Amino acid sequence: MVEAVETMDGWYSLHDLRTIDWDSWKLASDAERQEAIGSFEKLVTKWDAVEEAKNGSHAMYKVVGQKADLMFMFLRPTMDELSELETEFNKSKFAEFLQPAHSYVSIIELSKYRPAKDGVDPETLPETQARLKPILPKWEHICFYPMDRRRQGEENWYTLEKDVRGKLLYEHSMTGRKYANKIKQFITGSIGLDNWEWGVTLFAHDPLEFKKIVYEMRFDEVSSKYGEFGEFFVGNILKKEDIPSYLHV
Ligand code: 76R
Repeated sequence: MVEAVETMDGWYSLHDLRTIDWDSWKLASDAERQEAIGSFEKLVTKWDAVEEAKNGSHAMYKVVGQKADLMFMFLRPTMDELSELETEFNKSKFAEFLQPAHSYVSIIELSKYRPAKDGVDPETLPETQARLKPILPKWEHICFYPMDRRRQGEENWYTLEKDVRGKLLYEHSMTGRKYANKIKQFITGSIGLDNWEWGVTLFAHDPLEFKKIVYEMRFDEVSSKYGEFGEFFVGNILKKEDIPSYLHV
């Protein structure tokens, strides 16, 4: 029987995408808009404090294109905390002007394809723990998309032996390494949690690097034979201090 790989699972992740109802935003009074902006800033201050205490992390981006206006990525130690955060956001004054556009639930995931070095469980290493509970970079651009591993005829990831899968992922990681300092990637596992098997979240200083890495990876066997991809979302960072000018009408 083909052996599954053991995964190391870290913080729970929620990608939360919202569309701003600009019509009602423009019709609202100045006082109402101020109240909404204040409620949003208050939430961000709270999220910042959680991140400061290393109890979670978040990213906030303005989506380019019509799929949504805002994309948040939230990381928390438990699913309950994600839900609390989402509910608090929904109850805020600002949310009166937002419509849900999309969401994705997953968990920061690393896999144990490589044999343990000197019998040390990699999960116990501080560097692994830091990768499982990461503080998201505040880089200028984000790209998020879900993906599956194919299971079709001869191209079935789930009938490949573990060492074969490990080798293909190793080759994949060699392509990935070329993008050090240009791309930061977070793989979140969503088997049993959402519609696809993984979420891929990339951060970059230059959005052209998204196209370059994804294009180059299309030729890695693990993607060319075994990758299926969902919808892409890209965005530019929204800093807390830029919220009023972004929302100014
Ligand atoms: O453990 C590690 O993170 C290092 C090796 C590694 C694994 C196991 C690695 C490295 N990845 C791994 C697993 Mn990846 N990755 C993607 C995508 O668009 C596409 O074609 C694929 C989307 C990108 C852009 C990317 C980037 N990777 C995975 C998995 C889990 C598969 C499984 O378990 O079956 C998926 C779905 C996936 C997809 N990967 C890297 C990168 C980059 C940039 C690296 C190098 C990281 C570094 O060395 O700093």
